[in-house]
Amino acid sequence: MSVALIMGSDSDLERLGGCIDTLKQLEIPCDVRVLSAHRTPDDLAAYVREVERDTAVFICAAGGAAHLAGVVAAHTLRPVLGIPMDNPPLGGLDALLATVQMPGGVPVGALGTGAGGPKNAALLAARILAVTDEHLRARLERYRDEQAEAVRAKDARVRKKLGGD
Ligand code: RP5
Repeated sequence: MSVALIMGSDSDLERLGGCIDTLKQLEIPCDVRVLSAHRTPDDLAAYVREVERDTAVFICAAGGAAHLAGVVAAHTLRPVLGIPMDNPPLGGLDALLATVQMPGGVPVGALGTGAGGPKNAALLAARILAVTDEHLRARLERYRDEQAEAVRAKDARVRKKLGGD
């Protein structure tokens, strides 16, 4: 099973590096596409239908009037994670509200806007896949340990700099 990462525009790609890199690091196969809920609605629906069987989680990133995740969730029963892109002029608040305020009955798991959202979308998708994949679970445990080690190293550096023990 793999992950499908859909973005509303190629202008979103650069800021999704954290998502793509984290999926790669965890060795999760990912199909990356640019499809728009507004500009290519038929292509979007056809794509979701085409890949649904082999896709465990859909990650949808869009800015502005971000309907992408909601529309995908309307076309599939797979879990859908929405990343609100932090675009001007409203800085992502528009996309955040559009992503998080789904009507009851059509769930979208909304991530944060800003750099944490893309990375956490990948990690949340990994946790969903790890329910039935013990090898992936082990990679997630390693990821968590490495993250803790990195914080400990920062702590040591700060204490040294400030003359602590
Ligand atoms: C959204 O509108 C896209 O996801 C993107 O974040 C934003 C702007 O798209 P472009 O005008 O750059 O294509 O649909």
